[in-house]
Formats: sequence, C-alpha cells, structure tokens
Amino acid sequence: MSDAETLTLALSKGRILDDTLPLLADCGIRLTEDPERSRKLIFETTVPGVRVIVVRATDVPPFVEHGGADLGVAGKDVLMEYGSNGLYEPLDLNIARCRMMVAGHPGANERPGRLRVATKFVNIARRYYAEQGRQVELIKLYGSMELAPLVGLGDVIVDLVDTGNTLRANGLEPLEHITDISSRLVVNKASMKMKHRRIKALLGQLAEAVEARRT
Ligand code: PRT
Ligand code: MG
Repeated sequence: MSDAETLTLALSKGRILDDTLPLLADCGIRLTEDPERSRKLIFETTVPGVRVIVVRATDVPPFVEHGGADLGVAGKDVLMEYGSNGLYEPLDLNIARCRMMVAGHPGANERPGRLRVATKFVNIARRYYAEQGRQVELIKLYGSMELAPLVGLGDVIVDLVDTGNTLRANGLEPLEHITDISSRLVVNKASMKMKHRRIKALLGQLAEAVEARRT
C-alpha cells in the first residue's frame, strides 16, 4: 500500500486509459502529462495525493491485490481469469464493453467428441465448458486467437468480441455467448479500511460520473 496520504490508481494503456480518463476528469482529476506519449510509469494528477500508475492490463489485479496500488480499473474478463477473492470490486464503470464469446467457423462448435479450444482465457473457458458438461482440450495462447482456427490450431476460440469485425475479416463467426464484459473499479482490501474516507469519496464521485453517462 502506498503511504497514508496518497491514493494510487492502476490503469493500463489503450481502451482502459482512454475510457477511464474522461470519468476521472468528471471527478476533477486530470493527469498532468499524457501517458500514451510518455515512457514514464507514474503520473501525477491535478489533485494532490492522487497518482496514476500504468501497468499491463493483466497486471492490474495483482498490483491492487498486493498493495502496489490502492485502486485499479480492469476488464471483467481479466478479473474472471485472475480469479481471486483478494480484491473488492465495488463499481461497474460501464466502459470498454464487449462480450466473451466462443467463435469459429460456422458449426465448428457442433463437432462431436472432444472440442479443441484455443484461448488466452483458459480459466474462463474451463469453467464455461465444465458448466456445459462438455469435454474440451484447452490450448493456451497469448494473442492473435483469431488466427488459430484458420490454421487448424483448435476447433474454436474463446475471445472478446466488440464489433465482430475481426471475426468477420477472418471468415469466423460468433457461436456462443459466454458473458457480457465491462471494466470494473477494484480496490485493495487494506486500503479500503485505512483510506476509507478518501476512497469512499472517490467511489461516490465515480458512481455519479458513470450514472450521468448512462442513457
Ligand atoms: O494489449 P495487451 O496485451 O497489452 O493487453 P489487453 O489486450 O488485455 O488490453 P486491451 O487494451 O486490448 O484491452 C483491455 C480491456 O478492454 C480488455 O480486458 C477488455 O475488458 C476490454 N475490451 C473491450 C476489449 C475489447 N473490447 C476488444 N474488442 N479487449 C479486446 N478486444 C479485442 C478482442 O480480443 C479481439 O481481438 O478486439 C478484437 C475484437 O474486436 P472487434 O471490434 O473486431 O469485435
Ligand atoms: Mg490487446
């Protein structure tokens, strides 16, 4: 945990940063420098004692759980895959929305026998197929999942889908909807106790900013 006077918020470059910065701005918090154009990893804000660190999307949960940051923003996909009870998840920010899907060539999921599933979300896929009572072979990848079925690596993929353009461009289709995904605010459990007033105030402001953007 950072010192008692400071709130450290962990974000990741790309969608999370793009969608979180406007919400923070609504709360009166602005970064003093553009993180997308900087090699720095720690950024001060216009609010004294509030700083932002930039980490890999999948590193947000461990940074927050183990006290490298008091708060963080992570996709529900990343949180489900991380699979720990060591974090509070008090607010759905309703940003970076997409769907976790099974995808592949049409009918690929109906193939009899043991389905071969290529994915970076092995824990989510394992849980999903266990609930379906379907035997699968999981193949762990770290990216470019859409390529796998094109070269015969697995029958289907489990991946995030937004517009569906990436699937279409590769002749693939969404086949099964696993769950809806959005990004969540996560909070370190000790920080929630030790910095309760500051965190509660920020949570309230963020919740209002999120609500104002619905409709
Ligand atoms: O890129 P890096 O490996 O560093 O990390 P990351 O890929 O986890 O980060 P990033 O910034 O790509 O995604 C951060 C979070 O954004 C994810 O954890 C999701 O919660 C959320 N999100 C929302 C998405 C998408 N939409 C999305 N469309 N994450 C990824 N995609 C990818 C998807 O994997 C697929 O390759 O976009 C492609 C599909 O998009 P469409 O529009 O063509 O369907
Ligand atoms: Mg990415």
